[in-house]
Amino acid sequence: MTRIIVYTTPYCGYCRAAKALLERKGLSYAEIDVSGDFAKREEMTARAFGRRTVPQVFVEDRHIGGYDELAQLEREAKLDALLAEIEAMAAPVPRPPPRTDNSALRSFSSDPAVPLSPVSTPPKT
Ligand SMILES: N[C@@H](CCC(=O)N[C@@H](CS)C(=O)NCC(=O)O)C(=O)O
Repeated sequence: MTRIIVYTTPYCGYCRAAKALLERKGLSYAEIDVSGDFAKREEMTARAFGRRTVPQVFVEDRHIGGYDELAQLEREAKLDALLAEIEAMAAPVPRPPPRTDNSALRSFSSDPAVPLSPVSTPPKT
């Protein structure tokens, strides 16, 4: 599931509009209220390339922008494709299934029938 984060303040019409748009699309998001929280607002501004207004919307680590940018993506029917693209990039690399036997371990175990060859030392010069 793609992680959407919306930095907001209360009583912010653009924040309400951004959240309503996401909710209409059935997208869940985490909300970070930056009102009265200097550190959080600075975090938002740093992540948003200097933008100080709220809302600031992020999908994973990708900065989407404020409400205007979010709404424009949706108007141009580009939001779903962008979400899918970001989700695909964030998806973990598939791993092979775990082994159910220990044959790999056995093949590396020392066989007492095979004597160890002595370690050769370089000739003294
Ligand atoms: N074009 C921006 C407008 C955002 C905006 O003006 N937000 C107001 C609050 S609703 C704001 O951040 N004002 C300055 C502030 O609160 O520091 C957007 O679409 O997100």
